[in-house]
Amino acid sequence: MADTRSTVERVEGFLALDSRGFPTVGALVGLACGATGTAIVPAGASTGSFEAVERRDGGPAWDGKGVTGAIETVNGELAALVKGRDALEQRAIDEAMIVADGTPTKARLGANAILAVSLATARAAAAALGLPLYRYLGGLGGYRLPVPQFNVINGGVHASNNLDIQEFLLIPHGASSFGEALRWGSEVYHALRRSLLAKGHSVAVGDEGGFAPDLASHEEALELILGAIEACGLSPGRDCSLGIDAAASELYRDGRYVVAGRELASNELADYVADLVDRFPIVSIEDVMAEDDWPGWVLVTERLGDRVQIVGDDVFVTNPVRLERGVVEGVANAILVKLNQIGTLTETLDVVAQAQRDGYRCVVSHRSGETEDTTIADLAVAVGSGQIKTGAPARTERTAKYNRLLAIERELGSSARFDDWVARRS
Ligand code: 2PG
Ligand code: MG
Repeated sequence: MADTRSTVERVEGFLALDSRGFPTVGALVGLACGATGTAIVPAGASTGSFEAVERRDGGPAWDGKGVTGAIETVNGELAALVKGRDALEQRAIDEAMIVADGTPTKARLGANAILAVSLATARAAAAALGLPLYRYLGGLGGYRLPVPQFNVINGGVHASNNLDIQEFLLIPHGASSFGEALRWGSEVYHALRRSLLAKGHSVAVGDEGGFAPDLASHEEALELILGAIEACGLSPGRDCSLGIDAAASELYRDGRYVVAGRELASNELADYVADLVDRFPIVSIEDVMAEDDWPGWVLVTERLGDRVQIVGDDVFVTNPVRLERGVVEGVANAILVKLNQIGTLTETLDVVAQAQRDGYRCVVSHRSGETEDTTIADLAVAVGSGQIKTGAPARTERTAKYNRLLAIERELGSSARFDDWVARRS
């Protein structure tokens, strides 16, 4: 008789609130053996136009952001599709959902509905096998803890302050373990808070838990973080470096970038960023050009690609076709990996494999609207991305991921690895 232990018997959608207080889609998948898995999908604010489509109800309820339709799809069409299948056949399940949707962007069923089922299936399968998710997904290859990118100052559409650059990132790459990197992150975060207070700035936080003060310039933000690193007795450039996510698609108007009160052409924006890279220990720059400004991307990659990590987020949207174009044209040298930009687990794993084959680094990432779901922590370890970006070392929807990584590091014990990707660059 066939082993039916991992056969899917239950698929249930549910509503949960994300960290911004908007509804989002969760799913529970239950197997014949009694194992269950749940997952809750996140939501972006600075979303790329080429992302898989998140289905929302519109209308007056929930400010138009209701997910009743998406949840009905989980309970109806997707449940009918997935029930009776073997949860260990993740690829076949994801493929069936993609085919059933029938659109290139998962617009019909909704990427939020599909991803919730995809991730809950993987969690149920892992539970059935008695394996932690990172081990189920990564096998023996899942032992590398990622260097975090802590978003310690928020701007752009993630905050109501005057900073155009969306994220100012603290990257504690010189730590000897994830645990130490997290401690440094926390210490610098609190030193930064003290320094903001001392200078009379607001210490209110933005969507990702970083501080969101009004500052005189982007340079001031970088200087404040540098000062905080030094105040902790850490060495900028060796222990901790800086990164930015400009989220430049949000700054793009009629072919020009509105930055720091000026309107810049792509080459002028590249000059602006190059100047910051010259003056500060910046090792990673994300979305410094808009999602469709391919010539701008080529320009900035030629200019800075041998000096810093250049991460494509909105430009690639975790999509194999857009990444392929980037590789061919010489755009960026790293990809931000967001499950809900593409909409299934297996497609995400495939893009990571594609990037790694092409010599692009991967940064597994949260969204600005997050929940208690910690899948990305396990994913980062499973694929050995070496890097994760999941907000400030504060606010539970962010720290849930960091705490999960601490737990994985403890579980791996002496098998755990933590590499300084910045030192290994050359
Ligand atoms: C980004 C993300 C996460 P959002 O731009 O990298 O920090 O923001 O989820 O709003 O797209
Ligand atoms: Mg981004």
